[in-house]
Amino acid sequence: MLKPEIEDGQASLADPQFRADVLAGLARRPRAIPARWFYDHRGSELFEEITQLPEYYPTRTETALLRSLCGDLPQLTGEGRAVVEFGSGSSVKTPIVLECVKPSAYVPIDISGEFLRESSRTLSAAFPDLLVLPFEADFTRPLTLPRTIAGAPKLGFFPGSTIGNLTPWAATDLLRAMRASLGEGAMLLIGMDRIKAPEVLVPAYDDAAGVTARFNLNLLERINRELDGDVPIDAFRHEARWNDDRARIEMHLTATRDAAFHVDGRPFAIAAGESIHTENSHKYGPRDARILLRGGGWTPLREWTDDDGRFAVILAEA
Ligand code: AVJ
Repeated sequence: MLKPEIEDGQASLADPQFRADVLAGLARRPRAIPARWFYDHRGSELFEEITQLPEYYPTRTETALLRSLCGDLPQLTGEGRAVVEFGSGSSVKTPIVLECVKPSAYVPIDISGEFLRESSRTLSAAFPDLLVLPFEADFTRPLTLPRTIAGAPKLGFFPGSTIGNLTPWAATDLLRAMRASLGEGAMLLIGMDRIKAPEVLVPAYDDAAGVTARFNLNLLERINRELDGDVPIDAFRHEARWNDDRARIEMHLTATRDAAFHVDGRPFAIAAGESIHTENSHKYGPRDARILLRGGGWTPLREWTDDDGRFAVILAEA
């Protein structure tokens, strides 16, 4: 999801969708900006740092789970599937799955061509015999996969609990779009973070070292840099809240004092205590996860969790 960096800070060079989302998001009440805009170059670096934090259990828990379930996978999926990853692939998780599934082809799908080509090169070097077909597309809509893999049954791979960024309404749509894209006989291997004590959840999104705070506040720096903004960053603080009713962590940028600023020439004001909602991270109990999958047209086949039940990886069939 890495975006090309804007070197000279000219607002005219910014992604028009970024500008539109920020301007609309600041005008709306409650204020909200989609989480996808976190991932400029700096944001991607900070997210990488988050995955290493002692409080941020999801990445290391899911990686260990994938290692332990991999032996069971081939007999469940059969041989010769084409693995289709939604998102451009992680240097750690993807090789684990490719090694045990031994796919006929690997298709990483991402909206950012730059990041996609980079991770595809790395993977091709590690798996010289594997057919790697990077596919630049918005995977939230149904898409037509490369003809080369038309004959092979697909295994979708959607790790990282990325599905949690979406409201259940949008997550259901996405799962249906994936089912349509992957076609007859497809399977899906998906990671979902579980509901757990707020005492564990909140620190995972508000770490002692302040990395997640920097990740959240970087959005304001990006707005200033790319959208000709003068947002006073010191007037905002990072906040992670557990919304129990909606079973999600919410990240906010909360104003610590009244502030007025401009973005792309337009004036905005925020009062002390008000916030800009920047991310949702939905959590799913065992039944919730299965219902979400069924709502999206998938039948859960098998489920793996760590001993503490923190994170789940589920295999489902279309
Ligand atoms: C990449 C969406 C899975 O929600 O846990 C981590 C993003 N935000 N810390 C998550 C994130 C703050 C992450 N996902």
